[in-house]
Amino acid sequence: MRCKFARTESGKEAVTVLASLLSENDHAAAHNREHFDRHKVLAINLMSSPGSGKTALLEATIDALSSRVSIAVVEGDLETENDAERIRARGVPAVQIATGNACHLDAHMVHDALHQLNLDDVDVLFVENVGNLVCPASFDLGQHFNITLLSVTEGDDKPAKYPVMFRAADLVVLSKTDLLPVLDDFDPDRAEGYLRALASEAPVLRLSARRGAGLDAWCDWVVTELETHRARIAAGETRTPSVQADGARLHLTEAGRIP
Ligand SMILES: Nc1nc2c(ncn2[C@@H]2O[C@H](COP(=O)(O)OP(=O)(O)OP(=O)(O)O)[C@@H](O)[C@H]2O)c(=O)[nH]1
Ligand SMILES: [Mg+2]
Repeated sequence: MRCKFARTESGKEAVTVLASLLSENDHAAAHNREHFDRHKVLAINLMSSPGSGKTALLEATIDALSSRVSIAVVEGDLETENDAERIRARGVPAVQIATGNACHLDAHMVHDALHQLNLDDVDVLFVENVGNLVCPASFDLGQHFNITLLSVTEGDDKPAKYPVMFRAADLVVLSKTDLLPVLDDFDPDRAEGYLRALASEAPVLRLSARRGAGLDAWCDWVVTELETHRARIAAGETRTPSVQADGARLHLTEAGRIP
């Protein structure tokens, strides 16, 4: 779904417009997922607030895993090529999407980016979404997993305040744990408690990309899910994450425009 403006006479018409665009996005997402599955690629969407450590996690993951697992990255930001350059500096192909003013990636943007990658050479494709703790949760890109990062600098109440994002997560990474000694009001157990209050059963990994703590457990998760996904594909099945489509509707109606 592109970032377009659409003013309508009545709320009813606005819902109609959105429904059609959502279905257009979902159609493109299904197409992307088929494409990933045909190439036996596991696609993982990383979401978080700006600066929570998504790219740092990818850099550490590449350093730890790229001798065993072939990785490619699609980067989403409003502007700059910075994150793709950080990934390429580690010898991994990366395509930067500059969304301009869109606060999230959509399936069409990811589809266009895929044309610049040779998926035959890829085991795991990471999509780093635009830093935003609301909008990205509501758009299917064709990924198999959603991962939400929560850095310890953000406050442990964020799962309670941003439930749409945390409900979408298949796995939550508590990032920058090396900073916990100086951020003594962030309680990881309390953050997890807020997550459970959303009826989420997503595992929580505590991780410092800077110091490497928790990185082994994260890499084990990626490798295990890659193997599980290959078996799933061999059985003619796939996996769809918990995209929170209702958030897109609210996003539209509150802003009065199409995201
Ligand atoms: N202390 C510490 N700092 C970290 C860690 N991970 C990331 N950072 C720092 O946090 C800042 C933001 O990290 P990025 O990886 O760029 O965050 P991001 O989520 O990719 O940011 P956007 O793409 O802009 O949304 C940088 O200064 C990183 O060095 C960590 O584990 N520990
Ligand atoms: Mg980044």
